Amino acid sequence: MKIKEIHIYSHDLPVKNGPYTMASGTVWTLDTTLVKLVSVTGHVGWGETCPVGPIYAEAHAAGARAALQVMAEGLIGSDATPGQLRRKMDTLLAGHNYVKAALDIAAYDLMGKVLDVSVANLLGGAIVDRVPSYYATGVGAPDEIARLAKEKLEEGYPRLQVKVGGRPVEIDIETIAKVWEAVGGSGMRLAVDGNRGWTTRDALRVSRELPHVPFIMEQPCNTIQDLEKIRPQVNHGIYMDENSVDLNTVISAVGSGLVDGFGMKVTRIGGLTHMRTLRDICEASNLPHTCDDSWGGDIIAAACTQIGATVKPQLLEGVWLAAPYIEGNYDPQNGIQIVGGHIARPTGAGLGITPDEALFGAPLASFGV
Ligand code: 0XW
Ligand code: MG
Repeated sequence: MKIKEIHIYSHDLPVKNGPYTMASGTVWTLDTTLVKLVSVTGHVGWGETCPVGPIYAEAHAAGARAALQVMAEGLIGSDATPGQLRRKMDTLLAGHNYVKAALDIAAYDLMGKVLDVSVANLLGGAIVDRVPSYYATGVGAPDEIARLAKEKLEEGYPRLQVKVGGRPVEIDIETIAKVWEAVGGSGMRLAVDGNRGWTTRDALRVSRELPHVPFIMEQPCNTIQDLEKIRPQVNHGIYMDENSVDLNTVISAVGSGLVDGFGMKVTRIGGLTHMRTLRDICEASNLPHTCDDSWGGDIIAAACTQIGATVKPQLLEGVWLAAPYIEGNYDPQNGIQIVGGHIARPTGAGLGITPDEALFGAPLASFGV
């Protein structure tokens, strides 16, 4: 199955009831990049990558488009099977996992459409029809976040991620304590996500002052060395998110016992090809993880849901989507939605969604035409 054409689009996703605030900064609108692959047989596959601004990670929207243009011409005529495509991309550009991910997702969608099977089938098979999601608060005032926690519990979310960092740590401690007062005993699981924003001093203090609150610390500090430093001193589990930039880093972190799980982003790790490897490493090591992305519309949402449905349910911490912050869907019929804190997996071929491409306007660049 050879690639005939590649088209690159951009699209704005304004943050509904924005802004969205994390320790690393505030975002009002996201600039997403879409990729359409067309095979010589006329089948179409869609991919997407949407960094949540230029500060969250070493990724940004203009960089994604530039990197796609470096690779696109060289991919025309090559095999669209995901493993082959990955190897070919690596001969054209080093690194840039978050960009290669868009093409990898498109290749899975295309292959699913050609074979008339869902992406979950291609990834080993769906275990569930509906995956749990989790709600991620922004960084906010303690009482407001506690109110939100209760609201999301009542909506049916099995898990809450409380954002912290970028302000005095006392306010973070008060926020976590108030959230626990609101949802403690309900069964709702808690993650506290510093998005690299705490010093090791802050992380140690939070863990010491809240020994009774069973949260996991997600990416509390900036570096792997910071995590190594706090690891033997904290009472709480540690998940790695932003630092897990590739499979090699994941393998080292698992092998050395540095982490208890991962907040994992499909695009950061390089797409569905690498995400299924991550899933299998975590299953072999009995480590929980999420299937998320940093942002994105229906294409990313479908990719996260398809892989999420193939993860051993006891190890799936949830599939986070930007859907609650986005007005409308790319696919007006089968667009991905969170209902009662859970997401139904679209069952159609490929990703199971068909974007209305009129939304994206004319391509910014086209190759092979
Ligand atoms: C909550 N998320 C999955 C969405 C935001 O982009 C940040 C991210 C995280 O866990 O860091
Ligand atoms: Mg995180």
